[in-house]
Amino acid sequence: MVHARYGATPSPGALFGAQARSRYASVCSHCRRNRVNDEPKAAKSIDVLIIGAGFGGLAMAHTLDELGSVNYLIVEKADSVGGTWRDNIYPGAACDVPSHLYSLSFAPNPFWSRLFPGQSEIRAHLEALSAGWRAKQRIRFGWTLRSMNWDAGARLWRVQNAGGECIDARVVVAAMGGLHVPSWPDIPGRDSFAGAQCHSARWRQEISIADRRVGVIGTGTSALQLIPELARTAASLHVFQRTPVWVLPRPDFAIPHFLQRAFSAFPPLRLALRGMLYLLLESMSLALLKPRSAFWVKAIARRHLRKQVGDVAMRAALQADYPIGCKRIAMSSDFYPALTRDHVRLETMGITAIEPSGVRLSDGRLIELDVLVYATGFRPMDVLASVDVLGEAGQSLAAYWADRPRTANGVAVPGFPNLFFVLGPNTALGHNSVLYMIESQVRHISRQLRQMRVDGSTRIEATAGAEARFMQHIDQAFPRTAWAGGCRSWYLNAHGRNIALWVGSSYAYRRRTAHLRSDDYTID
Ligand code: N01
Repeated sequence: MVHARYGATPSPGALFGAQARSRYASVCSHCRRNRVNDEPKAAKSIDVLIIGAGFGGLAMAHTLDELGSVNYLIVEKADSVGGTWRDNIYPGAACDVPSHLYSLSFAPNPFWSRLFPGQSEIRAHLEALSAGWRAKQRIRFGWTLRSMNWDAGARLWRVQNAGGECIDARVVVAAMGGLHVPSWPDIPGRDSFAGAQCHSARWRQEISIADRRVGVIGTGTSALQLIPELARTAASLHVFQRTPVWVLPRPDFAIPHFLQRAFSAFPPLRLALRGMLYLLLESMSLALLKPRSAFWVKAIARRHLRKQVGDVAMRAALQADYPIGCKRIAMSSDFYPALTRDHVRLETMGITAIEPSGVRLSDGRLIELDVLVYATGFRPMDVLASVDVLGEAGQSLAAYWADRPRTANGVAVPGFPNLFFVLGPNTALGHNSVLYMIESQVRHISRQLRQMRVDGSTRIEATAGAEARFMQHIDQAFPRTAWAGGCRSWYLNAHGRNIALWVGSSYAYRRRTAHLRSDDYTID
């Protein structure tokens, strides 16, 4: 994007206050000249632009509210908040982290109805809490990011949407989620299928399952939640498994009303439960970081399979043979029972083609289907790579990340000043609540913004040293972990490099980001 002419650009000085706001009313080439508007939804210039209104974006906004006097705007491509919990509406969609842990610490919900909440309850929770926040008045919906240019002279980002509208932002926080772009497998003939088809992450509610011949490709976490639900009403269900997964029991139950009331009346009780759940899941990090110590987790998974699947051949087909945790460990108590139903078939032969009437397998069989569901996961981190982000001296973020995404602390990149990520590369977890990571990150970013305010600065940039230290930590520890156990997973890119996971306990990440190291960032 080329900017032919700018309006009045802000001069360096106080940031995040009325004074700074009134100074910079600028426009980019495709935009109409517009004065800074105190109504943030209509603003063309803003202190902090947050992209995405899921857990990450809303948590960032709430943290800025606590910082005070920050003029921020959230832009969201959809027409409601919720992020992943708005998009993933497939039957059975739920969280596999217990609800009292899968909530923001500053926005608890004592009234979760189950230990593992369903998608609609989590989405309603996000809607309800954001409705009471100042952030809700500061979201512009239907705004899809197309490009971002760092203007070094003006020290701000020129951000443009798909419709050509521009916003100038002193600071951008990209909170678009790591698992956002569905992955469609490259199977020959995919578009030739004559029946109805959809991806689990883009579920089409108009597709009827009842009494239809249904196929599901994939046996990851999404598939394991989806399959038992589809099995209830489908005439037949074929599950196409390429690689078996390790499955642990899912001890879900309804939380009785008296307990919900007790959690509300006596918060320490809820906090004690949250703390216990945190420690329990955090202890799993040991099994992932030191796979030899994971024998007890394997034993639980093997016993679960033995208990639920009587047929020896089927059991062998479902037994994973890579280190547990290499792929995300699934939790389900109804996946195996669903597979043993008479009208459900587990197919383990490879898929060679999709044909108009169904799926062709490598043994030559054609499985005839009316509905085909791709539960084939996501292209992690693709959401940013698909946007034109040009930093200092016009450097492209996609080019900088061509080999693999590299960041300082998972939140910033040298050469891209005033740009932060929430749930960026190498900050996902394989064992605990990702909301804990989100909170670590928004606090870290907020500390940087506070420092900028204290210093009266307009530019902050991660140092090359900070990036090197972070990536060195990720790379040094990784080969000894379960994730490097030789399986295929969304944690790794095509070259087998870890692009998604933080390597360590979530507490270690919290500690790492709890302070601003003076050699991690340069603040002008
Ligand atoms: O995706 P996945 P997911 N032919 O990548 C198969 C989060 N999540 O959507 O293993 C045949 O795990 C692929 O096979 P293989 C969670 O972090 C959270 O299920 O590559 N099969 C695999 O079985 C999770 O880890 C919740 O051999 C093909 C499946 O598709 C992440 O989302 C709930 C294929 C993809 O599994 C992703 O989970 C749900 C092909 N060409 C999801 N291509 C919570 O509860 C792919 N597959 C919080």
